[in-house]
Amino acid sequence: MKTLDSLYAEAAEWLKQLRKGGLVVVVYHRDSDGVCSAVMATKILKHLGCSSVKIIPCDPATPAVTPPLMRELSSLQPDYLIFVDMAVDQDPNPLVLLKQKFGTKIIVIDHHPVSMDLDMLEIKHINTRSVDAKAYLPASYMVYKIAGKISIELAKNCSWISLIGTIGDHGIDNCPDLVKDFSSVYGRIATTQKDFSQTKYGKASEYIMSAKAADDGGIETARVVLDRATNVDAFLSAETLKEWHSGIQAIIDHAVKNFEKDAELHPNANIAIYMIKTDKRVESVVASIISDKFPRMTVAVCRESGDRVGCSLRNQKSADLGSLAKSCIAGLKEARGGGHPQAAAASVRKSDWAAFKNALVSNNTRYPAPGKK
Ligand SMILES: [Mn+2]
Repeated sequence: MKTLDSLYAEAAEWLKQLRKGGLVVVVYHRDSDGVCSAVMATKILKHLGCSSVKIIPCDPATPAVTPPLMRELSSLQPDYLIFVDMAVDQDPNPLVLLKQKFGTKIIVIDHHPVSMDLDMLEIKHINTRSVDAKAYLPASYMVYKIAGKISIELAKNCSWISLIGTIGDHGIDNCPDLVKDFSSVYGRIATTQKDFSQTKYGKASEYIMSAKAADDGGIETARVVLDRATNVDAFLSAETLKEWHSGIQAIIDHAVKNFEKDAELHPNANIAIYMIKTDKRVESVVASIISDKFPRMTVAVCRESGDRVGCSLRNQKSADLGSLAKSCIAGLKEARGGGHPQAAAASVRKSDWAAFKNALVSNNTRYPAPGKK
């Protein structure tokens, strides 16, 4: 029977077999968990002697293999492709195509709910939920555990990076062994998610998210700075990241402050819908902060951008938001939606916004949190 430990070992074995001169492309999710996973993957590849490595963020629209991402991958023709923190199993067709056209060998390291077992397509599928469906272990934690199967020293140098990504995905309370390893090097500065988010490692995670919101190339800037940083203080001292953080923080604070005044509250449906007006992509961060104050309610923070509306959903206790998001986009054209039970996202055309919003209100109580009635 597969265990989590054997899963990490399987990933390590796959990585150890890479041909040193082959082109390795790493594609990561545009959030703090994704960035930290990509930086650790880079360190693993360097340790293994892989000299030709290219790192790219996923499409801003969605962590799936979209046509623009597919065009980029087709032009690179990688020998090896590593996806971190991306639920690419939702639509494996592009991966199969890459395999057939270029002989690309693919591994997916992810922790989103599994849509499909990619091992059947001879794609290495490393997902903690295939061992334990209820596991919530961020990708940064998984990559850290995989590093530990390759070299103890390597993992030791990565624990602070893993910690930043794990805080970003609100996963600290599920990863006591990471906290223990980190503390043995840096001292016991905190133990819980709540306390860690107040430390400079929590701030580093905020820096990554504000870089993403401030600028189209921001996530890559944050990734490169983190890759070069030897510790969290070096990362936090980057001027560009500092400026982005303070600018975005002001927008976030303003949005959070006006939530109770401006949001549409639907007490019977246990959902609040909050349309924020800014050209910065802050909806996911704003949704997380508001959700910490109202953990039993579904919070939908939405924002218009061009001819689309994007929506970040949070509910820490009572709903399965991945299922909710999927149900609400059913029948809508060019709509996307999905995610975790406690955090999900959707994007619809502006013309479908009213229909989508009505579906959120009427469907919210139909998808209870897993294990709850
Ligand atoms: Mn993640």
